[in-house]
Amino acid sequence: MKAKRIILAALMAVIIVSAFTLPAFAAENTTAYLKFTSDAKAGAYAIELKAADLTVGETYTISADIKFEGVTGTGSAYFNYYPYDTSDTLGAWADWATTVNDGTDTDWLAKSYSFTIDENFARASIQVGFYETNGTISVDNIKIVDSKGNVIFTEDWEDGMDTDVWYEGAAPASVELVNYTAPETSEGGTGNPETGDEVAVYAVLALVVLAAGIVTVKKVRG
Ligand SMILES: [Ca+2]
Repeated sequence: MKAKRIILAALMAVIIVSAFTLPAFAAENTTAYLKFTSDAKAGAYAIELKAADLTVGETYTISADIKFEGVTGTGSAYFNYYPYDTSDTLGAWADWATTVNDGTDTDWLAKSYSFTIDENFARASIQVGFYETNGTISVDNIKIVDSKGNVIFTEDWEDGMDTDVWYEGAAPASVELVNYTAPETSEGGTGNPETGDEVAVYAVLALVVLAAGIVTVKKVRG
């Protein structure tokens, strides 16, 4: 009888441990970033700011962490700002992060750029990509804030790429969201499963296994 109890107890322990480890949920992800590579001397991703979303006279600052690697060619890899007026004429644009100024094969760079919206402003394209050059760009933690620090745009890639916001601004480069795993099931959206849901599932599984184990032990003892 004693040997039987020990075997049952060991079996129970295995079942309980399994309940906590077997479900293949992705670990919570906080480190995703966009990495894209060009071998066609072109390729970019862009967001667009519209006048309706901004205030005339307000100064905004865009910031991002960016890394340039293995960039070769006569042009540059860049993160830019291209404003257009109501006649669709390009205004004072800037490559505010670029291999021309920042070099290549470096660590992550924290870069930022400020721009003020004038009364003729219609829209701005903010694009990260390659011009007449090949290489790899990694980018993360993009944020646009107004002069009071109110956040009007943020992108950290932890929920994937929102193609309603980001569009290909030129010939596509090879794109990878590093450290990002798309959820296996979707209920009409993208993004990692909520951590709270995972905890609830684990808890229910653990309780069921524990209850089954207690009943088994009581039966053996009884
Ligand atoms: Ca991130």
